[in-house]
Amino acid sequence: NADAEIKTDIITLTRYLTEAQHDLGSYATGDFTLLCHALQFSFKSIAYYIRRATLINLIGLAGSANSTGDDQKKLDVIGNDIFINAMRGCGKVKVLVSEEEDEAIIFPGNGKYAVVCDPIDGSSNLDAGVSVGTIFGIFKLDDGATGKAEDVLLPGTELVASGFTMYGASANLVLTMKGGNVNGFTLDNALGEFILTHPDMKMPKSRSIYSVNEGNSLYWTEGCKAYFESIKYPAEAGAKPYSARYIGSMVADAYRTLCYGGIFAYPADKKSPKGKLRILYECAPMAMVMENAGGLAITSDRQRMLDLVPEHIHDRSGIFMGSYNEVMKAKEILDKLD
Ligand code: AHM
Ligand code: MG
Repeated sequence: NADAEIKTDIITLTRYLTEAQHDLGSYATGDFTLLCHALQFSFKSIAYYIRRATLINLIGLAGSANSTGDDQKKLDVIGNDIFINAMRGCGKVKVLVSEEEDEAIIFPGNGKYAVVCDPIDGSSNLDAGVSVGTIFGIFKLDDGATGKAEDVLLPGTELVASGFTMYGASANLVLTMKGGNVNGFTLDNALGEFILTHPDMKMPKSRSIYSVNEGNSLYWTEGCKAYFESIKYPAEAGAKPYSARYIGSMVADAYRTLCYGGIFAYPADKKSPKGKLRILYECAPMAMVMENAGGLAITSDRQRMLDLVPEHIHDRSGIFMGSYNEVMKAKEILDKLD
């Protein structure tokens, strides 16, 4: 296209953060901005290693197991190390909880923030080159906080920021702040910058797509079975059944749900009565993104996901999240039967 223009005034993540800090005026000390710069660096590094993974044969078992006893891949270890070092290096983080670490990590110094993360979520998909991602949440610690694991046993409503990066065909970063909107950035590999490509993301209110591991349906509750049955075999004459989409990488399933709408669920069931996904660094950050994009996220007990307070840092919950009307529809049936 001869008319195609090269944009010379683009909003990078760096610029976006600087402007966001500026908007806060004297209230902002710049600590949060520095922390975000460190996060940004970890996303870029992890994206780089994932792109090169098959090439340099990074994939394989590293001979260690994570807190849940799953086999840990080398890239999990690398992603975790990159993340921890970036958080330590920025000097603004006091407490760090990672899915790959049994205990919370307490950094020396007087960082005012706590960060929760799953450095490489969906890692069982790595060998097949399927998208994986980093999920993160940021809490601001109380003034007197000394830095201990209990400092992050908070509801998601206390998160000051959260989001995730999906390492797919490109690296896509989704970022939201408390009370704010949801912005999507895409990593330009040549520039080495995240560019604001999806400002103010809003999820469609309804969309007939469902995303769940149907292989667990034997263990589902009555309500859960009835809900999925109702969207696959709609009662109204002529109504079309929903489409199924399940990647098995929460970041990828969540990103699609954010872009197209629909519902994603990992319900609690008879096999996993507490669900599979972790409250602190999987469910809560995603729930914040969904809500700030106009969607909804609830637990299997139909509680608002963001109100759930974990008792331990690695606690799990069942989750239903996505388009507002789709989640409400699920809630109605679950309310009646479970
Ligand atoms: P992980 O943190 O060990 O990668 O597990 C979390 C992943 C999510 O990305 C995904 O939604 C889910 O586990 C898939 O689980 P399943 O294979 O049971 O469907
Ligand atoms: Mg995970």
